[in-house]
Amino acid sequence: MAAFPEISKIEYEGPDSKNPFAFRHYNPTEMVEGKSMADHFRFSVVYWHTFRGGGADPFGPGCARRPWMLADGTVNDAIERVGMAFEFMEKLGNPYYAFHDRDVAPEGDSLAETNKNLDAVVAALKEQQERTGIKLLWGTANLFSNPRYVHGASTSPNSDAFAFAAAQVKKALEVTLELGGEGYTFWGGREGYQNLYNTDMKREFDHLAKFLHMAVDYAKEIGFTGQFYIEPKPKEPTKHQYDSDAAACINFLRAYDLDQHLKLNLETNHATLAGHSMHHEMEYAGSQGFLGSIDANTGDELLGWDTDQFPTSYYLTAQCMLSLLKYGGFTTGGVNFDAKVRRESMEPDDLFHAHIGGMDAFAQGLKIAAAIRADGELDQMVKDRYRSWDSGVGAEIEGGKHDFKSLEAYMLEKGDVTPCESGRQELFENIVNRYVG
Ligand code: XLS
Ligand code: NI
Ligand code: NI
Repeated sequence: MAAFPEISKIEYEGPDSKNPFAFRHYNPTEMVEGKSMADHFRFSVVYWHTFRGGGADPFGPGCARRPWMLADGTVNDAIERVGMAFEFMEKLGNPYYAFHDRDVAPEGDSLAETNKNLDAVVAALKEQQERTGIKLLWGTANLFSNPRYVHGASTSPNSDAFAFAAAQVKKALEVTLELGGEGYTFWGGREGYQNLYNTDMKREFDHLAKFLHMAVDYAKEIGFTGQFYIEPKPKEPTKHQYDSDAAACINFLRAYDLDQHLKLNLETNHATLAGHSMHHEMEYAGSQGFLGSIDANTGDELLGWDTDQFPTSYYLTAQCMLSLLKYGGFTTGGVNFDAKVRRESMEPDDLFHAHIGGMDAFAQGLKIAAAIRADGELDQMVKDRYRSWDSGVGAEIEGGKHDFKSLEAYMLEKGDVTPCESGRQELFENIVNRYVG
């Protein structure tokens, strides 16, 4: 059964198109900086929001009308949903998707039955991947919905929760390998705390690290060579998540000898919850060699929670693309739309509008970033701002030729910091606006 009989393949029609079911900026074959747009973004659709989200909020149940909202949640329903999901993605033209184990298949009464359910749906996913050429960007395990994880999974005070989570990730890694997944993501789930009086934080961090080492070891054992990611988020569902932002994650990875094995999967709304911009998180991760993949979405300036909206701002996407191009682009990662339509957007078409808008916003962001880079004016201005480091005392300090004593002698002789120049923030902003506007 066709889920979207009225909609045909979304095509690129150019910036003047008024067809709501066409791309105005995303032209997969268009070359930018020597690479096609398709290869720059490696767009990915998420199973959990797009094919399982119904729009429930704390004040009411989901009211979305979706072709795959089938009656009783059986494995057969799940398999039927796979066909519809791939119909959506084929029409949209995204080359990748991502899922949690529990998004695609229902839990059974035992771990063994749950694994069997998953195998049945994975066979259907594999068939559809082969039919369409759509690939798995990354797999992951849902270690947060089931009440057994109420206190966390690998950081639970109950060692059985750790053990169950280990069994679950073992299976999730096997199916990710089976589907040729290019990565595997750990998002914190309930790994964090609500109150420090009842929490042994050090022990929980040690357990989290042990868990990740076990995953790395098992991947090696079964021959899974995809990239592991950790996804920072500062709060929700716990008051304080352990993987709170890029810097905290990188410190954790380095402290526990995991830095060779994991990169970051950065999410826009998580960055803003942490009090950062996505641009900041991408620059920080990129500069430290940890920029792996991005969960593309956006928050709402007036709301303080993870609203996971589709990105539409050209400033946001241009900033993402400036950082991404600067650090060499994706190798294993991609632009993964971890985003959901609003509860009020209950019609099936809304899923197309949301993804088309997000893909177009990124394509326009790429064009803006590439133009800024091609002109080089901004880069030159930044370079000029730091020119005192290119010669004289600056170059000597960078070259390791100074210590406190020699610098004191230098300053006693010179007298003061000269010249002291403007940062010219407003001029920089005006220049960026030339490209965005
Ligand atoms: C939740 C996270 C989640 C991960 C995958 O806030 O963004 O969706 O991306 O577990
Ligand atoms: Ni995410
Ligand atoms: Ni989120």
